[in-house]
Amino acid sequence: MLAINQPKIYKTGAALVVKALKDSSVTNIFGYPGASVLALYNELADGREIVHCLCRHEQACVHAAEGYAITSGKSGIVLVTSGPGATNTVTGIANAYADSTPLVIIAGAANNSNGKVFQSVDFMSMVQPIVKKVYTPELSDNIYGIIKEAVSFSTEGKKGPVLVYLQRSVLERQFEFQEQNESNLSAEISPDIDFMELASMINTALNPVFIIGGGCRDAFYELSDFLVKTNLPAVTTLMGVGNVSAQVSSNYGMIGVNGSESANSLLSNSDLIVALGVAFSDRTICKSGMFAGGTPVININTLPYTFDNVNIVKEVNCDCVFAIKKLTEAGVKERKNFASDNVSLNTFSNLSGMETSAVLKLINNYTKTLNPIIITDVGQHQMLAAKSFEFVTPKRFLTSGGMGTMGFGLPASCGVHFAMPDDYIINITGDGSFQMNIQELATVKEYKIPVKIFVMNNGYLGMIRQMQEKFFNGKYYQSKMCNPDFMKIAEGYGIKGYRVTNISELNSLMPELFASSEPAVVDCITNGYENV
Ligand SMILES: Cc1ncc(C[n+]2csc(CCOP(=O)(O)OP(=O)(O)O)c2C)c(N)n1
Ligand SMILES: [Mg+2]
Repeated sequence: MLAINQPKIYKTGAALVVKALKDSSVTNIFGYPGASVLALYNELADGREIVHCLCRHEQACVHAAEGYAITSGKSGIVLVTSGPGATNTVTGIANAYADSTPLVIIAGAANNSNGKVFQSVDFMSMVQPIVKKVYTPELSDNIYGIIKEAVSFSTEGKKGPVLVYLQRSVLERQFEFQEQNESNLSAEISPDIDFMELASMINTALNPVFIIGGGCRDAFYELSDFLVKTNLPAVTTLMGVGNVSAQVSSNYGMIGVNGSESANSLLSNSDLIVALGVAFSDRTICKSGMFAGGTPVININTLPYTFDNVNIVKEVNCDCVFAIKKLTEAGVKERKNFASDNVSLNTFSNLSGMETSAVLKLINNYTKTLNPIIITDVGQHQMLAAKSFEFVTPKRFLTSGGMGTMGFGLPASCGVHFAMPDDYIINITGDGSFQMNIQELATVKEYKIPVKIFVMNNGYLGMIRQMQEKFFNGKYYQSKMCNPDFMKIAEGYGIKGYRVTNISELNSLMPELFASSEPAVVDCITNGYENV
């Protein structure tokens, strides 16, 4: 029988990129156009099946994609142009890499040429150390397969950002369409781990403690159930906040430099630590004598790591959900005598005035039945927020952990809205951090994002002022700020602005704020000398 010759199908690179994105179930892109990627924009405009959110700065595109990725569980897609468009994303990419957030950064590149080309810069070398992988489609004839692989690779194993570095000529070139060219990433193999031995170590320890890290983002229910059943005490890192329910009575809250006394001391007195998805950053371990004391650690993480000053006695490389399931099956026993003195996660004393902690406590008390998603910025307000809010469902607390990137909060809040359009979204920011990506108020307005932005306006780069107080004899050099009128700024963007100078004003404002689906900026004039 004669083989029937199928006619070859040719499409432009731009058409194939968009088709591959659609075939990878991509529904949202966060981007900012430029000449190098206009062919792609043209293609997106024709289909309109993928929603493009135009942020007002490329760094913000990345943070928005991070917010989207964390809450949707999908990869966040970023589209930017060559030169400054690409370089503006670097901080965002570093942030996503540090916090293992899956992203695909599609960045335009000037065409290779011997002469000086407008907007040519070696972006690939700049970001090589902060991405999981760089794809260069001009070296391949299978652009469709590359894009599909990039999307799935970003979410596999240890998640993180990947770069697709797209020369302008690639978008215009005709390619033969090869749908069959799927990525051939290896299937996940069930790791060979002796969970019976681990369970026995936990059962025979006198004071075992679990540390919950950012790697437990997808393990909320399994982890909460496990802790309720076993009554084993747990503490969280900053990135672990919100990865276990506040209703679990053995959840002692956050450890580390800015953690709570009870959580830190629980850890210091433990004789076995089970670390689940923990990065062991210096901020987590430096205040904790237990690591220097050599407390044995069972380290459960997707990839093996070596950490100085951490006595890892068992390295277990697997997914956290898998580990919890297996530990349960292996018979980790219930503890009778822990957590009888359940700690409330938000106990602050002296909360009558406009301390940031008082403001956050009020916001938590008022909104907890609404089950909002809280997105913070970086500074004192971030640490206080981590200790103030009570989360009872997964992925309700987003913050910048590994990098501590001021300016993360507002754009990340925008991205969250595209993933969770029906949820309440609250951005807790500082007067310093807010000004790092304040232009995103335009994105909020344009896409009618109902985020409530609470600015903890303490007149200082508070975390820096606190360090100067503690370590530099209170010489507050360059940490005091002259701020703009945030109400007027909000109004300039067409967003309702409020100012509160005492707690009862804030209390009276809450019903009005949350009855409305409009965005709002609430300028909270807070005590400038509170410490974390
Ligand atoms: C982009 C960036 N620049 C500088 C820093 C260093 N830094 C950490 S916290 C902080 C102050 C944050 O001030 P603000 O947003 O007002 O929060 P506050 O501490 O007052 O609550 C600074 C400057 C940082 N983390 N990120
Ligand atoms: Mg401040």
